[in-house]
Amino acid sequence: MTLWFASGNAHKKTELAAILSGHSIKIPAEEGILDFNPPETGKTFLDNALIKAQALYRILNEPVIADDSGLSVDALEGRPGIYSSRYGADAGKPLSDSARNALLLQELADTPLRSARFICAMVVLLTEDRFFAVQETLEGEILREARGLSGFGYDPIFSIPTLGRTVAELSAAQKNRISHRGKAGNRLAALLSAGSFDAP
Ligand code: ITT
Repeated sequence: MTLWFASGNAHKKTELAAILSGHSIKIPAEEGILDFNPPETGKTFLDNALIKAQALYRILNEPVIADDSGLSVDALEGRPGIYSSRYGADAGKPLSDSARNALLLQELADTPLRSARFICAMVVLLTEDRFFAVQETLEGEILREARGLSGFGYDPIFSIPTLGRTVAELSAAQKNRISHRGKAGNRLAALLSAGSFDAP
């Protein structure tokens, strides 16, 4: 099945394509829709996932998937949360991943409370009025320095204590098995294979 993914993030697309292997994942920019950037004005991950899904559905009139995700740090009372991709943005201009990670480490400084989680809300919108939604997490700790080269975003500073590695030190397959996005995508894949997306 060909599935449209309402995202401009090529890393998220690569991960989702591996998680939903067997389906072909397309994102707007790769298919000639160059101005897809709906304002993420929601107050929750789920709100924003639905906003992105509905925006692409209105263009295509076909079922679409969207993911809104981010990092929730306990010592920062849940920040950057839904603003993870905009954390530290300078006059609207986003920081690079490494600058954003450095800023977060600086903000946390030596605080002993290091617990955090990645969160992913994922939505499959079938029509304007029908959708499936899941939200999953990956628990971990923020290190005091970045480690590892794979993945993207906050992966190099996010450690999984039981593995003794950052997410950026995992292979793509290892990350997808345990990640917030992997777990959410697998739940939706189960619905897909159960035929739950058939016409009402
Ligand atoms: P789209 O909205 O176009 O999908 P985006 O990157 O803006 O792309 P989000 O609004 O969902 O996506 O923001 C997610 C941000 O949270 C992302 O840019 C990363 O900084 C961070 N993030 C999400 N999942 C992550 C992961 O698996 N590993 C590391 N950082 C992640």
